[in-house]
Amino acid sequence: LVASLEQVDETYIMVKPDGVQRGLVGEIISRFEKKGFKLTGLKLFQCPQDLAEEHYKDLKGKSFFPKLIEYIVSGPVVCMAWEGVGVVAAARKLIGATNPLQAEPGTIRGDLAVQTGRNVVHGSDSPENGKREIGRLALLASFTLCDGYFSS
Ligand code: RTP
Repeated sequence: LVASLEQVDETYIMVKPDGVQRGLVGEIISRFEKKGFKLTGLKLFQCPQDLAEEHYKDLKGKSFFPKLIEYIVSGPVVCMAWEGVGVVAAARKLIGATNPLQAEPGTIRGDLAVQTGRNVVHGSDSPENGKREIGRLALLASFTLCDGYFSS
Protein backbone atom coordinates (compact mmCIF):
# COMPACT_ATOMS: atom_id res chain seq x y z
CA LEU A 1 0.00 0.00 0.00
CA VAL A 2 2.81 2.41 0.92
CA ALA A 3 4.63 1.69 -2.35
CA SER A 4 1.50 2.42 -4.36
CA LEU A 5 1.33 5.90 -2.85
CA GLU A 6 4.86 6.72 -3.97
CA GLN A 7 5.18 8.51 -7.27
CA VAL A 8 7.16 6.66 -9.93
CA ASP A 9 9.00 9.20 -12.07
CA GLU A 10 11.12 9.04 -15.16
CA THR A 11 14.30 10.92 -15.95
CA TYR A 12 16.24 11.55 -19.11
CA ILE A 13 19.93 10.70 -18.84
CA MET A 14 22.22 11.51 -21.73
CA VAL A 15 25.84 10.38 -21.97
CA LYS A 16 27.40 13.37 -23.73
CA PRO A 17 29.86 12.99 -26.64
CA ASP A 18 32.95 13.04 -24.39
CA GLY A 19 31.50 10.20 -22.29
CA VAL A 20 30.84 8.11 -25.40
CA GLN A 21 34.27 8.86 -26.90
CA ARG A 22 36.04 8.01 -23.64
CA GLY A 23 34.27 4.65 -23.38
CA LEU A 24 32.31 5.53 -20.23
CA VAL A 25 28.86 4.39 -21.39
CA GLY A 26 29.03 1.04 -19.57
CA GLU A 27 30.36 2.62 -16.37
CA ILE A 28 27.54 5.19 -16.35
CA ILE A 29 24.77 2.66 -17.10
CA SER A 30 26.21 0.42 -14.41
CA ARG A 31 25.87 3.08 -11.72
CA PHE A 32 22.14 3.52 -12.42
CA GLU A 33 21.59 -0.25 -12.66
CA LYS A 34 23.41 -0.94 -9.40
CA LYS A 35 21.42 1.77 -7.62
CA GLY A 36 18.29 -0.17 -8.61
CA PHE A 37 16.59 2.05 -11.17
CA LYS A 38 14.88 0.62 -14.22
CA LEU A 39 16.13 1.27 -17.74
CA THR A 40 13.13 1.90 -20.01
CA GLY A 41 14.75 3.43 -23.11
CA LEU A 42 18.18 3.50 -24.77
CA LYS A 43 19.49 4.92 -28.02
CA LEU A 44 22.87 5.88 -29.48
CA PHE A 45 22.48 8.68 -31.98
CA GLN A 46 23.95 11.83 -33.43
CA CYS A 47 22.01 14.71 -31.89
CA PRO A 48 20.93 17.22 -34.53
CA GLN A 49 21.59 20.93 -33.94
CA ASP A 50 17.90 21.87 -33.57
CA LEU A 51 17.27 19.19 -30.94
CA ALA A 52 20.37 20.26 -28.95
CA GLU A 53 19.21 23.89 -29.08
CA GLU A 54 15.68 22.94 -27.99
CA HIS A 55 17.03 20.76 -25.15
CA TYR A 56 19.18 23.62 -23.78
CA LYS A 57 16.85 26.52 -24.74
CA ASP A 58 16.73 27.86 -21.17
CA LEU A 59 20.47 28.60 -21.47
CA LYS A 60 20.17 30.42 -24.80
CA GLY A 61 21.26 33.80 -23.38
CA LYS A 62 24.43 32.42 -21.73
CA SER A 63 27.86 33.20 -23.14
CA PHE A 64 28.75 29.49 -23.23
CA PHE A 65 25.60 28.49 -25.20
CA PRO A 66 27.26 28.29 -28.68
CA LYS A 67 30.13 26.18 -27.27
CA LEU A 68 27.65 23.97 -25.40
CA ILE A 69 25.68 23.22 -28.59
CA GLU A 70 28.91 22.61 -30.55
CA TYR A 71 29.95 20.13 -27.85
CA ILE A 72 26.62 18.26 -27.77
CA VAL A 73 26.57 17.77 -31.57
CA SER A 74 30.31 16.92 -31.79
CA GLY A 75 29.70 13.14 -31.73
CA PRO A 76 27.11 10.53 -30.83
CA VAL A 77 25.29 10.68 -27.51
CA VAL A 78 23.59 7.86 -25.60
CA CYS A 79 20.03 8.76 -24.62
CA MET A 80 18.37 6.86 -21.83
CA ALA A 81 15.12 6.87 -19.90
CA TRP A 82 15.27 5.60 -16.32
CA GLU A 83 12.26 4.97 -14.10
CA GLY A 84 11.80 4.73 -10.35
CA VAL A 85 10.57 6.37 -7.18
CA GLY A 86 12.56 9.57 -6.68
CA VAL A 87 14.68 8.83 -9.74
CA VAL A 88 15.06 12.46 -10.87
CA ALA A 89 16.65 13.79 -7.68
CA ALA A 90 18.58 10.57 -7.07
CA ALA A 91 20.05 10.66 -10.57
CA ARG A 92 21.21 14.25 -10.03
CA LYS A 93 22.94 13.07 -6.84
CA LEU A 94 24.60 10.17 -8.65
CA ILE A 95 25.75 12.59 -11.39
CA GLY A 96 27.13 15.27 -9.04
CA ALA A 97 27.65 19.03 -9.39
CA THR A 98 27.79 20.73 -12.82
CA ASN A 99 31.45 21.66 -12.29
CA PRO A 100 33.24 18.30 -11.93
CA LEU A 101 35.90 19.88 -9.69
CA GLN A 102 33.12 20.66 -7.20
CA ALA A 103 31.37 17.31 -7.62
CA GLU A 104 31.85 14.95 -4.68
CA PRO A 105 34.06 11.88 -5.10
CA GLY A 106 31.76 8.92 -5.66
CA THR A 107 29.60 10.83 -8.11
CA ILE A 108 29.94 10.29 -11.88
CA ARG A 109 31.32 13.78 -12.54
CA GLY A 110 33.38 13.74 -9.32
CA ASP A 111 35.07 10.50 -10.33
CA LEU A 112 35.30 10.84 -14.11
CA ALA A 113 35.59 14.48 -15.20
CA VAL A 114 37.41 17.78 -14.63
CA GLN A 115 35.86 20.37 -16.95
CA THR A 116 32.35 21.90 -16.77
CA GLY A 117 32.33 21.96 -20.55
CA ARG A 118 33.14 18.20 -20.67
CA ASN A 119 31.07 16.86 -17.80
CA VAL A 120 30.11 13.52 -19.45
CA VAL A 121 26.43 13.27 -18.56
CA HIS A 122 23.11 15.10 -18.39
CA GLY A 123 20.19 14.38 -16.04
CA SER A 124 16.76 16.03 -15.99
CA ASP A 125 16.31 18.62 -13.24
CA SER A 126 12.62 17.93 -12.45
CA PRO A 127 10.01 15.19 -13.08
CA GLU A 128 8.20 17.58 -15.47
CA ASN A 129 11.39 18.13 -17.47
CA GLY A 130 12.07 14.37 -17.43
CA LYS A 131 8.70 13.73 -19.13
CA ARG A 132 9.19 16.68 -21.49
CA GLU A 133 12.71 15.66 -22.55
CA ILE A 134 11.73 12.02 -23.15
CA GLY A 135 8.60 13.13 -25.04
CA ARG A 136 10.69 15.42 -27.26
CA LEU A 137 13.04 12.56 -28.12
CA ALA A 138 10.10 10.30 -28.94
CA LEU A 139 8.83 12.94 -31.35
CA LEU A 140 12.10 14.02 -32.96
CA ALA A 141 14.34 10.97 -32.67
CA SER A 142 11.99 7.94 -32.72
CA PHE A 143 12.93 7.16 -29.14
CA THR A 144 10.57 4.49 -27.81
CA LEU A 145 10.11 3.21 -24.27
CA CYS A 146 9.95 -0.43 -23.20
CA ASP A 147 8.39 -0.46 -19.78
CA GLY A 148 6.52 -3.08 -17.82
CA TYR A 149 9.13 -5.81 -18.35
CA PHE A 150 9.58 -6.30 -14.61
CA SER A 151 8.06 -4.71 -11.57
CA SER A 152 10.33 -3.05 -9.06
P1 RTP B 1 22.93 19.28 -17.61
O1 RTP B 1 21.69 20.12 -17.94
O2 RTP B 1 23.80 19.04 -18.79
O3 RTP B 1 22.55 18.05 -16.86
O4 RTP B 1 23.84 20.11 -16.61
P2 RTP B 1 23.45 20.86 -15.26
O5 RTP B 1 21.97 20.85 -15.04
O6 RTP B 1 24.33 20.30 -14.19
O7 RTP B 1 23.95 22.33 -15.58
P3 RTP B 1 23.26 23.52 -16.41
O8 RTP B 1 23.45 24.76 -15.63
O9 RTP B 1 21.87 23.14 -16.86
O10 RTP B 1 24.21 23.61 -17.68
C1 RTP B 1 24.07 22.75 -18.76
C2 RTP B 1 25.41 22.37 -19.30
O11 RTP B 1 26.04 23.50 -19.90
C3 RTP B 1 27.45 23.40 -19.74
N1 RTP B 1 27.93 24.57 -19.01
N2 RTP B 1 29.04 25.20 -19.33
N3 RTP B 1 31.19 27.06 -19.37
C4 RTP B 1 30.28 27.15 -18.43
O12 RTP B 1 30.35 27.98 -17.58
C5 RTP B 1 29.17 26.20 -18.44
N4 RTP B 1 28.17 26.18 -17.58
C6 RTP B 1 27.37 25.14 -17.95
C7 RTP B 1 27.73 22.11 -18.98
O13 RTP B 1 27.96 21.07 -19.94
C8 RTP B 1 26.42 21.88 -18.26
O14 RTP B 1 26.26 20.53 -17.92
